[in-house]
Amino acid sequence: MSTPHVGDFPPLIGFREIGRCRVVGVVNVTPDSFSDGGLWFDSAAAIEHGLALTGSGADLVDVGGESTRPGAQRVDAGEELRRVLPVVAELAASGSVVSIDTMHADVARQAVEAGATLVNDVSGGLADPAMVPFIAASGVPFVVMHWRGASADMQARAHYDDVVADVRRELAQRVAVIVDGGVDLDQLILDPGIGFAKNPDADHNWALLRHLDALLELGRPVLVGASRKTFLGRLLATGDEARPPAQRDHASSAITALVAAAGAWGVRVHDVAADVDAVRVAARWRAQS
Ligand code: PMM
Repeated sequence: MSTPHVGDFPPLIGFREIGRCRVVGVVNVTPDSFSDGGLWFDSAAAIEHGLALTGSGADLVDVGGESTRPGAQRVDAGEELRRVLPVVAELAASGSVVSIDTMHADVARQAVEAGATLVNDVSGGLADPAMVPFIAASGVPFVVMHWRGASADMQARAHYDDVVADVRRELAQRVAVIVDGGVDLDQLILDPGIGFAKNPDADHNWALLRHLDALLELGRPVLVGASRKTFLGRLLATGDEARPPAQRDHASSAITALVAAAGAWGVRVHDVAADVDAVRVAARWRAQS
C-alpha cells in the first residue's frame, strides 16, 4: 500500500480535511512536565498560554494536568480536574479547538462537557477501563498512543525485537479491542508514543519516525509528539551534556517538517509558530510532482 497524500487522509469524525498536517499546541497545567514544568501551572497563565498558541496558528490546543515524563507518579482525577477544567472551559469558550490529554475517563467526560473536541489518552484506554465505553458513547475523536504501562517504570519496558513492527502490531491490536468496545474506527487517531517505553539511546524513536509509513498503512490518521523530547536532547548534546528541553525547538521543527512530509495528520508541539511554517512547507512539498 502506498503512503497517503494530501487530501486523502482517512476520514476522522468531527474534523474536515485542511490539506496539511495539523499543529497541536501543548498546554501543560502541571508543576513537573519535562518540557515546561511549572510554567503554566496557574490556570490564568495556562489560559493565556493556550490563547497565545491559538493566536500563533495552532489548529488545536492539548490541555493536560498530569505529567507523563519518565518516572512521573500518577495524579488522581480530582486534582487533575481542578487543574484542567477551568482551562479547557475558558479556551473552548474563546474559540480554541481543545483536546484533553488525560488517562482518566471522568476527566475526559467533564472536559468534553466543558467544550473539548478530542480526547488524547497516552494509554490508549488501557489505564482506565471506563475510557473506551465513554469514547464509544460520546462519539468524540480519540488518540490511541502506543503505551506499555505507567510512566513511573515505562523505560524498563523499552525492549523490542523490531520496534516498528512491534509498535505497529501492538497499536493494531489495541485498535481492534477499542472497536470491539463499540468505538467507531473513524473516531481513531494513532500515535507511536515517541519517548514512551522507547530508549533514547537506542534507535527506537528514530526508527518509528523514519518509518511512519508503517503506521499510516494501518489506515488511520497519525499524530506525532516528538517535540523537545530526550532523544533530541541526546542528538544535540555537547559532550555528555544533553541539550536542555527549551533549546530543542529548532530540531523539533525539523522533525515536524519531515513527518508532515511523510503524511502525519498532526504534530503535538511546544513552539507553535515555527511548526505552522514547517507544516506549510511540507504541504507544498507534498503537492509538488
Ligand atoms: N507526549 C507527552 C504528553 N502527551 N500525547 C500524545 N498523543 N503523544 C505524545 O507523544 C505525548 C502526549 C509528553 O510530552 P510533554 O511533557 O511535552 O507534554
